Amino acid sequence: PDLLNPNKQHTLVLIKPDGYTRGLTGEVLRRIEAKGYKLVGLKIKKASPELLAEHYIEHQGKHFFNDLVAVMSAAPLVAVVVEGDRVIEGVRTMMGATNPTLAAPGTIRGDLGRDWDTPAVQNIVHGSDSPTSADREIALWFPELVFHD
Ligand code: RTP
Ligand code: MG
Repeated sequence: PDLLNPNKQHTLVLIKPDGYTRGLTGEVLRRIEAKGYKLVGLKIKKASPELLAEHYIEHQGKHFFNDLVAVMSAAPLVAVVVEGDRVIEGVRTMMGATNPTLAAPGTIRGDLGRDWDTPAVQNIVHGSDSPTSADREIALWFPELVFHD
């Protein structure tokens, strides 16, 4: 019953350590639910550097990679699987631009984030950027939810 419905679209959302530590989990989840999306997986976790290196594999070698893994593994985060029509694109729209100083008002990052003096941008949330990324990331963070055939 708690397995993902294979006929619906899903995305992986992370409320990153900066968002969790600032007490913004409820605000982010409230926005996602108010939009009409459904939460189908949810956990609080202190992620290992190994898990984060895998999650951010596309960024390996970039100047911010080591700092990104360090800040993301330094404190707990909230991992969420969200279900809904065009939810991948919809959550990305709700998040706003990567840099919270530049993110539009009305978006999560634009309303709640700002720049901090760290090499890796701190921007409260992550959302999968494509169906391929979503499948990979959900399998990584929620292996118990995924069908194996
Ligand atoms: P995300 O993957 O976390 O949803 O964010 P995104 O697509 O908007 O940004 P992406 O380019 O994939 O970068 C992943 C995360 O790395 C940090 N970052 N820091 N200092 C920098 O130039 C820099 N660039 C990226 C951010 O935390 C970003 O969300
Ligand atoms: Mg990204």
